[in-house]
Amino acid sequence: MARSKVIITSAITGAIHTPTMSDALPYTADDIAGQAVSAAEAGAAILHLHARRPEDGGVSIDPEHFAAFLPRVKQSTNAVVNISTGGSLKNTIEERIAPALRFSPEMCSLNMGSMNFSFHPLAKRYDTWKFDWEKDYVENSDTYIFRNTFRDIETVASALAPHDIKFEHECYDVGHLYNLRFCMDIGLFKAPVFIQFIFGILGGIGPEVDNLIFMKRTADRLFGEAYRWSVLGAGAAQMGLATTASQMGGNVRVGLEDSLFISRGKLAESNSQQVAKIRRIVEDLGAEIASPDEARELLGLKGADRTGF
Ligand code: KMH
Ligand code: ZN
Repeated sequence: MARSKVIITSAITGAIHTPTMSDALPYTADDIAGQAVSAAEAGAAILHLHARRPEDGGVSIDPEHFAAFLPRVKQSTNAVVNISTGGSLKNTIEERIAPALRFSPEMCSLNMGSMNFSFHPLAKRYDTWKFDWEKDYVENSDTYIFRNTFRDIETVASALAPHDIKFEHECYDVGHLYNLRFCMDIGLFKAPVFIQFIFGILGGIGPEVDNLIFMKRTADRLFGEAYRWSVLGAGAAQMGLATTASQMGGNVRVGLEDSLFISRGKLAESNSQQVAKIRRIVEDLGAEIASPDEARELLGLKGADRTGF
């Protein structure tokens, strides 16, 4: 069977890292749009987008902050836009889906289980911080329960159903695959579902290749042909796990949301640098990357002409 092309997702800024941690982390609308467009030019078919407050880089789910960059991204690239519904430490599920409801993108994220989700160990690395909010935000992430109950998942699925949005089902552990199977069985999602296997978040499964094989085998058993998959390794695991996934027939996600580094101990200069690196690896190892339209075909997306921005 012909090997499927590899879809590269670039996750541009996220809700974990803060401006102190890297000058490359984008948070103004100009910088988010610019880095998103460059990542697409480097080979990303999907752009996974969060918003930030332009004045201090704080995590934002205000639709106005998305409105400041989404049209620019659309005008300058054919890449698929994927809007996060992850939110930040304190948002309700209704707040978290407001941007997706307003902009009706081709894709949005959907987190498949409640969990501890912590990055507090990062706080020890910094003595001074660029902005007031950062230290507390990072340190207090050890008090955080990332809430994604079955009711929350159903709320997202039914609120967004009229928009024909394909979800990036974020699965941080093997139980989340079973949650997704249950949700498919009760009719919330139609095949093929797109699963992002996530490794290395504190609170989720660790970033070992054994775990990737276990997740993949479990997904094969639960979903058969009814799924497509991608891998996100957090921090130092990013490039290694992406490389392994691409060799196993999977798709990959890179980006400053998930890792600030380009190699051991060296900060990445941009999202596009990470995309260019994984593209080079994928192609050197004999696979091809998918264009945005090929990604649309592979995932069954509605098309950029049916978005609300
Ligand atoms: N930051 C990633 C580990 C979301 O946006 O909904 C998970 C994520 C969640 O991308
Ligand atoms: Zn995200």
